[in-house]
Amino acid sequence: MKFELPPLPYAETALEPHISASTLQYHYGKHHQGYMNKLKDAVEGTPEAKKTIEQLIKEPPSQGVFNLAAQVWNHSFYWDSMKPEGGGKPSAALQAKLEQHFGSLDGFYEQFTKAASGQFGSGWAWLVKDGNDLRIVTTGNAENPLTDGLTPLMTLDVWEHAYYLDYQNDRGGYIDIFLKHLINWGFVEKNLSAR
Ligand code: MN3
Repeated sequence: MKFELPPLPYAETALEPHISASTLQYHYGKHHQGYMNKLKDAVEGTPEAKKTIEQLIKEPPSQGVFNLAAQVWNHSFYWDSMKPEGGGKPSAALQAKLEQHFGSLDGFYEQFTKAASGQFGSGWAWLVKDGNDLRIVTTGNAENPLTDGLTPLMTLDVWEHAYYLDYQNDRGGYIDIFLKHLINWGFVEKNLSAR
């Protein structure tokens, strides 16, 4: 693998006022980049350096490498899970799927909000594909649904560093804004059809 982060898919100011440029500067430039730098230090010069990030997540040589590789992957996936002027309604086809599995679009919002609020401490909330089913799951710290054989469709970072500068302790406010104004339904659809 190349030890380079993909660029942010939008400008650092593009998610304002919902997520500030300073949050993205620190979150992408310091946290995400920091995980990548440490991963490089940990595996460069070893056979693991030739593996992909997904391989390092599924067959990690150590818990430490797993944590770094998963945090690199999770953050890239999180950036793609949002877009400027996101939120709103998904396509009719995706909405029908969400209604089938969660009762209604509001049912999906409620269940996702409950899961993301209820994740104790640091972690992630995910919409995943499980066979023909859609599910909402949460993971602690760096954990990733790929290791459970699930296909991630989108994720929300609920580590405090993701929202503290903009929302302080109001995780619920951050989740609400993500669902209403930031979620990238096109990315969900792409992942749903790709895998
Ligand atoms: Mn983070």
